[in-house]
Amino acid sequence: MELAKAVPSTWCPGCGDFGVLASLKKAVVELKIPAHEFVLVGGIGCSGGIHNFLELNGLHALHGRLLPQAVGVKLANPQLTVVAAGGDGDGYAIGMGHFMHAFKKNASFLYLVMNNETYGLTKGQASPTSRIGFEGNVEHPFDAILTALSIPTPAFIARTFSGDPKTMTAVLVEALQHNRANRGYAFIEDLSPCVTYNDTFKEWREKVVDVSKLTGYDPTDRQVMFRLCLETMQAGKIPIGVMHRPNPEAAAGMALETKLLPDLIGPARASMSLTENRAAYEKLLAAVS
Ligand SMILES: Cc1ncc(C[n+]2csc(CCOP(=O)(O)OP(=O)(O)O)c2C)c(N)n1
Ligand code: SF4
Ligand SMILES: [Mg+2]
Repeated sequence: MELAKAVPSTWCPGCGDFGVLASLKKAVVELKIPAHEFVLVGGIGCSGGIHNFLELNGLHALHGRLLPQAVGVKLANPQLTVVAAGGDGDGYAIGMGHFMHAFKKNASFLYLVMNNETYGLTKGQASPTSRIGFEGNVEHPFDAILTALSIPTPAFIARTFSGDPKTMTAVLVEALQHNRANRGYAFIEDLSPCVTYNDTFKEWREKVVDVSKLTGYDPTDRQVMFRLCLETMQAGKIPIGVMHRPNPEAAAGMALETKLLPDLIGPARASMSLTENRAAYEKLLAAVS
């Protein structure tokens, strides 16, 4: 497998998801992750098709069900680097229950949401992040970063913008390092405009604010970051950057795979040797005879 191989894409020219694809490739190359040790679980939507445009192991999950599948892949073989990727509709509507539980479970994989404030694949209906007035939407938009910050687990949390792929690559590298050190879950929401049904590139470029430049920035303190993000939003801006960078000592030993599989050998790599497993087989035989 060759990650850098160009695979034809079905995305519209200029789609924000191209920025994610390019940054993800760069991050994987920078971390020297062998393609056979990398698995991408895609959701349903334009964004969820990202694994089709990379030469690597991938699977297309059911709509809104990519997170349990990513947890399953990680537990089957914790040596793998696992990324789940999908859209705001996939993750924050039909997948909302799993969105919350992924923080609680805290398995070491990255969930990357490409938020374009619409259902792109089904031609531009309102999604949970759509603003009031978009396609007749009368509901308040959901904010994933504020929600993530309100769940007290050692997750890495960040928001990036497809218009700034350099920063996105750096944030992806940091998130994947967090996962690869078995420090638990990482969540990144990328602002990824749908140029066909909701072209927000220009507006977002003007509105994004790098939280690390704000007075009092402290990504180890959720309360501080919640307040900074809320204040930025109340000022009509969009906070981006690393919102929660857990203390490595606090995160150590807290990941799901380290709790369930202390030796980090999952069923996919378990020894099948009769000699090694003799005692277990004899116990089984005794139980059935
Ligand atoms: C169970 C089910 N319900 C509805 C759909 C139709 N559907 C396909 S993609 C999609 C939403 C896509 O929006 P989003 O997740 O934001 O991805 P985007 O296309 O914007 O990247 C929906 C509702 C489906 N495929 N399966
Ligand atoms: S419809 Fe929108 S989200 Fe889908 S590929 Fe085209 S620009 Fe991207
Ligand atoms: Mg979408």
